Amino acid sequence: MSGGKSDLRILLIGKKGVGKTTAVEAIGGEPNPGPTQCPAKYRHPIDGRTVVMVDTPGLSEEAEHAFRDMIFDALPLTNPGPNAILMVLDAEEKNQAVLETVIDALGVEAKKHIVILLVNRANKDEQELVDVSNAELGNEYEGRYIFFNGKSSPNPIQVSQLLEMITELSLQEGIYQMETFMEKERKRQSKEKMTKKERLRFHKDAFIQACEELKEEEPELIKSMTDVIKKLPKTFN
Ligand SMILES: Nc1nc2c(ncn2[C@@H]2O[C@H](COP(=O)(O)OP(=O)(O)OP(=O)(O)O)[C@@H](O)[C@H]2O)c(=O)[nH]1
Ligand SMILES: [Mg+2]
Repeated sequence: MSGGKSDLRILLIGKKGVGKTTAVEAIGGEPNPGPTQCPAKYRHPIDGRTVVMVDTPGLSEEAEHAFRDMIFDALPLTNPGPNAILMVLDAEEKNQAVLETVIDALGVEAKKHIVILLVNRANKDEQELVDVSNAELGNEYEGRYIFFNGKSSPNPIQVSQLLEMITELSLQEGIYQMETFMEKERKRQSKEKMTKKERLRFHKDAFIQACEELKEEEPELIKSMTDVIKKLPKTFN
């Protein structure tokens, strides 16, 4: 708490280059320019409260596991969980697919914690944009969306509106309980590690067997492979 208002923790998610980092900058201050490589936490005093924003690298829809891995790293930065998941979307695009990817990963309960920032780069007519590409968002997310242009002169009204929206949502729904996602991911990651170990063991057995079979026929080949193996510890050091 600071100045009587509750602190807010916001997790920003969106496609590559959509404007997440620019939004962080427009809301609170000066993060680094350029593509975001790993999750980053920013803390700003705004309107008498501390606002923590966790910026994330761009989501690519084809790499679902990479997205889960990234969220696994980002969520703890919002500990004990975000007050809102701020989906940063291009106001001129259809965004259903990206929203589905995120809800698939974070679980259906994440949906009620989503607030949408529609990046309106060209300052187009907002009603037209709602009609064209984002009509369904109003119903599905109970009006929790806001048009935003982080490159226009700072718009404190939009920022206040956004923070009020998040405060109200948080009063109604609490925070996103991240432990279910984290636990599921821990299990998936350890299962994946096991699979890698098993594969390695399988290849090791197959390799030894091939060496046995070919040592008469291909002595040079076996010798060169043995040399490679001998050098391995050096490679790992
Ligand atoms: N006009 C305008 N340009 C924007 C806005 N948001 C981002 N841009 C531009 O879009 C480009 C990408 O913006 P970023 O904020 O870095 O996008 P990002 O989503 O953080 O990108 P990644 O970290 O790579 O995922 C930059 O050239 C920005 O100047 C906006 O609200 N209005
Ligand atoms: Mg970024």
